[in-house]
Amino acid sequence: MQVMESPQSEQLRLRRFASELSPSELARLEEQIAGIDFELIEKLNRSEDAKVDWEELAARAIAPPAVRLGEEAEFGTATEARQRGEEALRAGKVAVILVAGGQGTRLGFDKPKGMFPIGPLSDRSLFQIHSDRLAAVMHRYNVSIPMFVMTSPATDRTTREYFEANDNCGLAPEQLRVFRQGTMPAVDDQTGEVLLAEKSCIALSPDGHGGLVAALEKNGCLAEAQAAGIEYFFYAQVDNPLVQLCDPELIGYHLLAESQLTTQVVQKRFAAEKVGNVVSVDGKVQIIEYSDLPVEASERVGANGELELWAGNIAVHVFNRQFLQSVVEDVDGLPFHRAHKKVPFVDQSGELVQPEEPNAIKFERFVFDLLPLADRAIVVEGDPAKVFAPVKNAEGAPVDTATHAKAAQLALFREWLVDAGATVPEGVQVEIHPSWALDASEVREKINSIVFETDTYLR
Ligand code: UD2
Repeated sequence: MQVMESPQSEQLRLRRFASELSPSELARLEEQIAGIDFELIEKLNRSEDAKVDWEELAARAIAPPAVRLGEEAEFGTATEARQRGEEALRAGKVAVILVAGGQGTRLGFDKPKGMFPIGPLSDRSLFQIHSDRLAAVMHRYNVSIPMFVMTSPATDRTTREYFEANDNCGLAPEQLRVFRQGTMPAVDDQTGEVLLAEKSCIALSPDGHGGLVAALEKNGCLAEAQAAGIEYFFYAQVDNPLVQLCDPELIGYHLLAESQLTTQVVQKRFAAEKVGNVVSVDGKVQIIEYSDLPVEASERVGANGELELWAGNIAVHVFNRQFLQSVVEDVDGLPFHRAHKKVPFVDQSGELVQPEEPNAIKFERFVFDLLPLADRAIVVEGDPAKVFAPVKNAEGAPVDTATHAKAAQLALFREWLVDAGATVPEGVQVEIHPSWALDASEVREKINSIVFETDTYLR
C-alpha cells in the first residue's frame, strides 16, 4: 500500500474543511486528531497483516490440553478447584470484566446490546441479568466484587444513562466501573490516508475487544484493581445470558494450574459453528477464528467420532491482573488485525461518498491474541447447556437468537427444579432470579415436590 505523507501533512489534510466548521465542530475534529497515533497508523500502513497460512497452521493444529467435562484434571479435583475459587472470591481477589462495546447490528437492535431484554418472563436486560447474578455471588461469599464494563464510543453514553436510570442494576455505585475502549481510524485501502466520515469528523471505529488491555490501563482500571486487592479478572461478553459469572470451579482450576489465562470452551455443536477454535499448535494454545479455519480442518473427526478440533471459544476467560499488566508493558502488545470494509467518506471536494465496494482498512485487536502471550494457559470445558447461549442474530436465524437464549435459560431452570424434585409440565415456563437461587444446589435447599401449574417467576 502507498504510504500517507508525513503525520504533519496528514493532519493538515484532515483540517482542509476547517474554514467551513463551527467552533464546536472544529474543537471536536481537533480532539479526534489529537487522539490519533499517526506514527502507529504509518507503521500499520507500512506493514501487512502477518500473512497466516491458515491451511498450514490448521494442519499442525490439534485439540488443546483441556479439563474435559466429568474428567479429573492432573492439577486437582473439581472439589479442590471449587474450594480454591471460593477462597479467592471470599478474599475479594476477583473482579468481573464485561465487554459491551459492540453494536447489536446483527441483532437488529439499535441500542447497546446489554440493554436487550432477554429474561424469559422478567424481560430483564442482559446488563440486569449479569448484575443480578453478580449480586447473588457477592451475597453468597459476603464480598463486594467490582464489575468493569467496557463500552465503545457507540455504546458509552447510552450505557451510562441506562445504568443511571436503572439504579446501577442494583449494584453499588462504587462497584460499577464503566470505561470506554479506544478507537482506530479507518484508512483508504490505496493511499493509507485517514478517512473523514464528515467534514468535521474522522471515520473512527472501536479498536476491537482486544482494545480491552489498553483501555483498562488508560482508564486507570488496572491500578484501581491492584489498589483494591484484585488479582483475577473473570471476563465475559455481555451477549451471553447463561455465562456463570465468577464460577468458583473455573477460577479454582485457574489457580490450581497456576494459569495466567484460562479459557472456558464448549464442545462445538457442528464443524462450521461461528465460534473461535481453541487449538494447540507446537505446544502453544491459540484460537483460530471460525472465519479462518479451513473447512477440511473443521470437519476432521477423531477416533472417537467427535470433531478433532472440538473446543469452541465462548469468550469466557479468567485473567491474572499481573498478566494483563505485563501485556500493557510489552511495547508490541496485541497485534492489530485488518478488515477490508466499505466505509463512507468525504472526498477531496467535500462530497460524501458511499462506496459500492470495500474501500478502507479498519484495524482492531482481538482479546484472544492474549493466549499465545501467556506462558501458562489452560482450557476448561463447560456444558453448553449451562454456560453458553449467546444472543447474536435477529429472530428467524437458525441459531443464537433471543428465542434460543430464552429457551436455554428456561431449560436450565427446569433442570434445576426437576433435579430438586419439582414438576414442571411441558409448556410451563419458570424463570429463577439469582437472588432466589444461584444454582442447582440452592434450588435443592428451597424446593421439593412442588408442581408448577402456571408460568412462574421465582425471585
Ligand atoms: C466472538 C468470538 C468467537 C466466539 C463468540 C462467542 C471473536 C473475534 N470472536 O464472536 O470466537 O467466542 O464471540 O459468542 O472474538 N466487543 C467490544 N468491542 C469491540 C468488539 C466487540 O466490546 O470493539 C464485544 C461485543 O460487545 C460482544 C463481544 O465483544 O460482547 C463479541 O464481539 P463480536 O460479536 O464481534 O464477536 P463474535 O460474536 O463474532
